[in-house]
Amino acid sequence: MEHPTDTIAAVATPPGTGGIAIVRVSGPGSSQVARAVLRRRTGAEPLPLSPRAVRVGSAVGPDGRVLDEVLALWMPGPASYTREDVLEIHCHGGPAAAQGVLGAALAAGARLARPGEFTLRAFLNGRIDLVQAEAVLDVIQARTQEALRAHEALLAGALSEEVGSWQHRLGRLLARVEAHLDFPEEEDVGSEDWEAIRDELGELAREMGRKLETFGWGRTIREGYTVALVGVPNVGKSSLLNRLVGEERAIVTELPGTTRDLIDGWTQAAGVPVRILDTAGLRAARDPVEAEGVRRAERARDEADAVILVCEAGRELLPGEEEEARRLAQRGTGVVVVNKADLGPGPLERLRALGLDPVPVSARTGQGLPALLDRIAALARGGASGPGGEAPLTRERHRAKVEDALAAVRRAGEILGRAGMPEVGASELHAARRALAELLGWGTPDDVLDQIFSQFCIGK
Ligand SMILES: Nc1nc2c(ncn2[C@@H]2O[C@H](COP(=O)(O)OP(=O)(O)O)[C@@H](O)[C@H]2O)c(=O)[nH]1
Ligand SMILES: [Mg+2]
Repeated sequence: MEHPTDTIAAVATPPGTGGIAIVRVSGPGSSQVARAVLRRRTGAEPLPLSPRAVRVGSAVGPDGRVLDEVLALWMPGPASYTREDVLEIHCHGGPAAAQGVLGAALAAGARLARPGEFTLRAFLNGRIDLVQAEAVLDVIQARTQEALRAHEALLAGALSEEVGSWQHRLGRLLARVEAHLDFPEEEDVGSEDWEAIRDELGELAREMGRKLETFGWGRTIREGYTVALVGVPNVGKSSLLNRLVGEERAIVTELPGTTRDLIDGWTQAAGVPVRILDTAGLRAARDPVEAEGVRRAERARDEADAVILVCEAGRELLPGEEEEARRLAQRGTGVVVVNKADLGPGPLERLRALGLDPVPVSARTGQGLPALLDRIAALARGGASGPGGEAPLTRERHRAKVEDALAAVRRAGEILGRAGMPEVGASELHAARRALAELLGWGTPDDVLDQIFSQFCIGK
């Protein structure tokens, strides 16, 4: 992607009303924008700015009329977010004030920034790598403190440093291997030398393998852990969703078959972001709308990370519920809850006899919900990959690149360990280094960059 040379501007705060709104400008024309838009509060003189100091002034439109009283912050490059000259104008937090100041900046020569373009510039200007740029987006979207911590670590460069050290070590090995290519006549190719190289590649492969194991957890932290509430109609699935997310997301009635569409909401379980999916009750549908709802419920049950089978304490288990409970026991990623525990124990004993460990809850009183959230957290953290240290792989893109690098390191180790074909081994080492460079975004094609940065909000 080309080095940017123009000047961009955007409102960096969310749309709507608030205390303040911030218009951000970046690029070589930022000082020109400042001169055109900012005035002293009294008089028509330009507002004097000094680096990293805040000034009070007025923002004026192209016709010289005062738009708003503002604070201005001048951050000349390269010590700025984008490494370019950056101007921030803090105005009052209404749409008219922010749009007015933005309009004045555009009239003064800036162009409207695309989503994520400030961060793209920070990347293109070498201030952060692609893993860090992605982490900016994920920091903004983090739903729990634990998710925030993981993404802050990525943003601070914890993963980038590890990847950089792998690259450094691969580079040193490559130099040793290539020395044999350059001077093949010097036959000092002692067998020990190759063994040492193979051992070091083995150690690298182990470290990369351990990093790959963090992906399950990293993805859970980034995307959330999806849990589907399933069960027959009227057991209280929608009531549970509402209770768990703390708002009336789904309609609750005493009529079976009320819920048709999938309805979701977010909560957290011991720091894990959890997305709860409410579904239509599983039964023979009475009409085409309900039939589609049941189909969606079945799909959600099959695709969710975990399933909560909801039964109720007001009656004994139905045959269909028993069948579903057995299915869940086999799958291993589920919890059976007996809702309406305020009415009594219900089928708790029967479920225990089936080898399950049911959780009694009441959507009405809130009883048992902390225990249910603990079980969800344990499922999210358990499985093959537990919490992944301080800098987990959080995206499929990361996983794929580390896997490519690992495969090349393994091939290089095999080839060089046999003391044969150093040129083939060298090309594998090059391939490993290339995969790691791509992980950090160097040499990444424009369309991949576009795809990543288009997920950002405007002004970031
Ligand atoms: N006693 C009692 N009734 C509940 C509880 N949870 C839900 N209900 C009632 O059960 C009925 C069905 O609830 P709903 O959430 O719509 O069930 P769904 O069809 O599974 O989504 C409603 O009348 C709720 O008020 C509970 O914990 N205790
Ligand atoms: Mg419902």
